[in-house]
Amino acid sequence: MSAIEKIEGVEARLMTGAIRALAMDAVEAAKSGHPGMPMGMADAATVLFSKFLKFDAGNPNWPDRDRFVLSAGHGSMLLYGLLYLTGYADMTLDELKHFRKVGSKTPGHPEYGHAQGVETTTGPLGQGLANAVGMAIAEAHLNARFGDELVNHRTWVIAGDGCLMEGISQEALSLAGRQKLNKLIVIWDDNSISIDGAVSLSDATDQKARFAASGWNVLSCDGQDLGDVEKALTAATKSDRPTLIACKTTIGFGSPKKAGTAKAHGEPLGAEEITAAKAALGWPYGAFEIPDAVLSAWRAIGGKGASSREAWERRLKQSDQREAFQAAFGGANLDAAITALGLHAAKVAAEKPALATRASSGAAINAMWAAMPELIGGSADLTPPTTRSPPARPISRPRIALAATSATASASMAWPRP
Ligand SMILES: Cc1ncc(C[n+]2csc(CCOP(=O)(O)OP(=O)(O)O)c2C)c(N)n1
Ligand SMILES: [Mg+2]
Repeated sequence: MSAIEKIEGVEARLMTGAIRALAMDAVEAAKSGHPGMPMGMADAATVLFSKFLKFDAGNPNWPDRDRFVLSAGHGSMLLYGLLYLTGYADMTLDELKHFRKVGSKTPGHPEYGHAQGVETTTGPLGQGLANAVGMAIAEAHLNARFGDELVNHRTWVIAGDGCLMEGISQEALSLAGRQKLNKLIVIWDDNSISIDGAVSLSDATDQKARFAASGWNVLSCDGQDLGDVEKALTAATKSDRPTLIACKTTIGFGSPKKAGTAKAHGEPLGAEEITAAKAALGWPYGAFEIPDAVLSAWRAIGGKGASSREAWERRLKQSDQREAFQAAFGGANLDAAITALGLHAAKVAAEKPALATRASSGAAINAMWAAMPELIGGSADLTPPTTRSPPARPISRPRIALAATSATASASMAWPRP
């Protein structure tokens, strides 16, 4: 039995029921989509959004918000439902009713730029996870430059079995482990089911051992127990390494006939099964119907981060780094880097130097480097032949102390960490 009975004064069962019901209803209305993942992960997502995620639904682009990446993009109704419930202005009930329709803000898989709160495009399994590693590197780098006052946020990911099966996951997670990106927390929807049936049909990898071997903190929890999820998320926030939480769930949780089976993965449950699931979940409401008390409680969650955002805005206003921060986030440095690159390109076109392409690439990066302090470049263990000559840039928090005590320390801040 979960130790969490209520959230924002409303029965937890109803708060999670709202996510499950919207997923069932939207997929049914669209006659296609993936109800199983949102139904299985509704409990974990409720704990994450109500107790951990730093966000302000009224100001979706606040720079120091936590990032949430739904790597298992097929479960998009989990994200769209949460964006509607927490009160993102552009995610209306109408958008949910037009799930998967041309022109809606609710494409089958989340696409960056369609709706606020969608931090990146996902759907190709594993890509969101890898993108999130990039976001966590960006956070660590900007934190080293601007300090906790201006940059101090986490990157949260929900990834499915399929994300972990993809090869890209290994490269991304080994980089995250090596760089000790402790503000990266991956919640794995460990439901042992994918499209064709049991994951074991195609994959017998010990995922927890794989992450541990790559330098991650690895935890487990019962994804259907809110209290247990909260315990795991709390432990993850205290880790000095990136964390994987194997969150054991039942795909399609609540559906009497389809829960725990691949039948819940990627097709509408059907009217009869939805009625049965809603009865089993104690959700006596019609399609797309959210009772006022439940919606108000979710909206309160969506507004909880406003005070953190306002405090952050005050810190920025008073900071002597304000201009540098705004140049980095407002695009001025990017514009300057593109201008510098254009000048470099014109020079190369005029002078036609006899250079190997890999050396040309190094020269192009060098041309932009000074204009854009937040530019991070890398080479796949090929620094000498690609002639990446600019000084290394810091990404690690412990090195802030070095920067503060020595004017020359920044040149010695190494990427990667020693
Ligand atoms: C790179 C890539 N390969 C294949 C697919 C097709 N695909 C979509 S969902 C899915 C199964 C994913 O299983 P899982 O992550 O366990 O999701 P669940 O069934 O638990 O919702 C597959 C193979 C894809 N989206 N991306
Ligand atoms: Mg699965």
